[in-house]
Amino acid sequence: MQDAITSIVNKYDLTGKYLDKIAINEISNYFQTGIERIQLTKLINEKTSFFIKEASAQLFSEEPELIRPSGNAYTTRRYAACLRDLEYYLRYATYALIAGNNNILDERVLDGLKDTYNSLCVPIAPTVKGIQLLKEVIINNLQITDLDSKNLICAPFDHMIRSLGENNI
Ligand code: CYC
Repeated sequence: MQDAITSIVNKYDLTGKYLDKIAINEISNYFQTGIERIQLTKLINEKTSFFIKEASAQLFSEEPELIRPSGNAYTTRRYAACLRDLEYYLRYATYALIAGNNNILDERVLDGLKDTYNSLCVPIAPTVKGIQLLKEVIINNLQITDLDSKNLICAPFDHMIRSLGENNI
């Protein structure tokens, strides 16, 4: 797992370069947003069960076929797997928020996930919608209006949405 600093230093070390202006700016941004990222993570962590409950309720009300007998979230086992997956997305998003870097999402969540989903017929589009709802529920419930804070919270969720939403060639 990499945070903002290790990811920049690793990159520069590969070519044996000193940190230049761009690298220093990125690292400086990591420190400048530090307190904000910690506070946002704290706020999110106080209400994780609520966010999962609310996002899943909205997902199943918008896509009720998921929990009908032919749906992928039908049977309590699969329903539970779905809630658990949403928990994974939320928990890892908070790690990425603290790290100021999305690398942990690629490494521990997204790598190979699409293949797993495809082999189990877990539908990708509603999963993407679930992640999107999770993000919206957090922003709305915590009444985040400041654009910088919003961007910080959205970044890891948008990264997962983009990665899962990409078409395989
Ligand atoms: C299953 N979700 C799985 C599986 C994995 C993950 C590996 C297969 C193994 C298992 O059932 O536990 C996901 N595992 C992860 C992730 C990580 C991990 C992300 C990283 C930490 O270790 N079905 C739907 C909804 C959606 C859904 C749209 C919820 C949003 O219809 C999820 N995932 C879902 C379901 C299963 C699943 C229902 C079980 C599928 C099956 O066994 O038939």
